[in-house]
Amino acid sequence: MRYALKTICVMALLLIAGCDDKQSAFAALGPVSARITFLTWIMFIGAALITVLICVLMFISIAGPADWRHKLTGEKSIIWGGIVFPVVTLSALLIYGFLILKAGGTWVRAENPVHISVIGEQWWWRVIYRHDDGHTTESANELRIPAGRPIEIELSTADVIHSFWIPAYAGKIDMIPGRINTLHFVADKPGIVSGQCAEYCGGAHALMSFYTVAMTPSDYDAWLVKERSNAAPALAGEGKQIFLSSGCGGCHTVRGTPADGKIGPDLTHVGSRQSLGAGILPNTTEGFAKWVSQHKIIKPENLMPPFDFFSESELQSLSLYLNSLE
Ligand code: HEC
Ligand SMILES: [Cu+2]
Repeated sequence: MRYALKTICVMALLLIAGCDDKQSAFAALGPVSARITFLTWIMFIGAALITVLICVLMFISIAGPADWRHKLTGEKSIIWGGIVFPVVTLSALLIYGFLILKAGGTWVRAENPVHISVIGEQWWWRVIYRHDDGHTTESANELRIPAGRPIEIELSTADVIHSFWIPAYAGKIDMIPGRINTLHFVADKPGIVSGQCAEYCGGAHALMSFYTVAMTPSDYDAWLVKERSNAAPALAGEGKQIFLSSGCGGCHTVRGTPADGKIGPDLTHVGSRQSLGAGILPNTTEGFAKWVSQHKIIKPENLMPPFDFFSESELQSLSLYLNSLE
């Protein structure tokens, strides 16, 4: 009994922990996710009612009056309850589900959307903003969008199957090798929510998340101009020197410096993002130091080589430099 109580308490705590609105499919913050949430409730309430009905019928067919029992076990109730009822309800649900998906798509597609590409990589997100003039700006591990404007995201992958999911705004869509899938949604209002890879993609899959920052359209336009520009010149040159001489630039780009690697996340404006390492560390000087010196422990199996040989002061300069890349 005591164990049962304890178990129930732990389960309840886990349930409550899942109630954070930042990454909840129940806290819809846009029209596309609102429809999905509505469908979820219909399915949940419908399933609950049907379960109760089945329990009642089962009870009657075991312990009810003889003529009820006789009726329930007859051929007619098998045909109506076992074939017609499921076929009709499930078909209605299927058609309704299709309608919802299509309605979400066409409504958003009607207007001129914001074009962004997201490429899933083991175990981070490459994000490419496509400007109206045909140019692109690369970023990583964070999505910035204007609230109220339709968003169109092209989803693809550099390696295995990933799945892109921002529960607050839209349903999840797989990123499949050799294919480009498109996701459409609108964010109702400015705010920060989080998303997650929703398809097991190997070792660090559970640590492959990201933040989405919805901004007012004018803030977004200003941000995009800044994001497109090169990195601000470093105040003290020491950290930059360490960055360039340690081979970081072989994998990372910092636009405006000789670092132009394409293997890892673009770091041009890494200091202005919400988090580090795809949503797992705070974006602070300590966060950078922790990432560089302990990333193999914090995010096992991630594909950045270990750099655990920096002295305390080198690590500090390097972290200050990275943090200044706003
Ligand atoms: C061999 C390629 C490679 C080298 C060299 C490399 N990195 Fe990385 N780096 C990566 C990859 C891949 C990731 C993404 C890891 C993940 O999150 O799964 C990464 C992630 C990062 C991140 C987090 C970025 C973000 O968007 O949150 C930082 C910061 C970083 N590296 C800094 C450095 C520094 C500093 C150096 C040099 C001391 C360095 N890297 C050298 C491949 C590399
Ligand atoms: Cu994954």
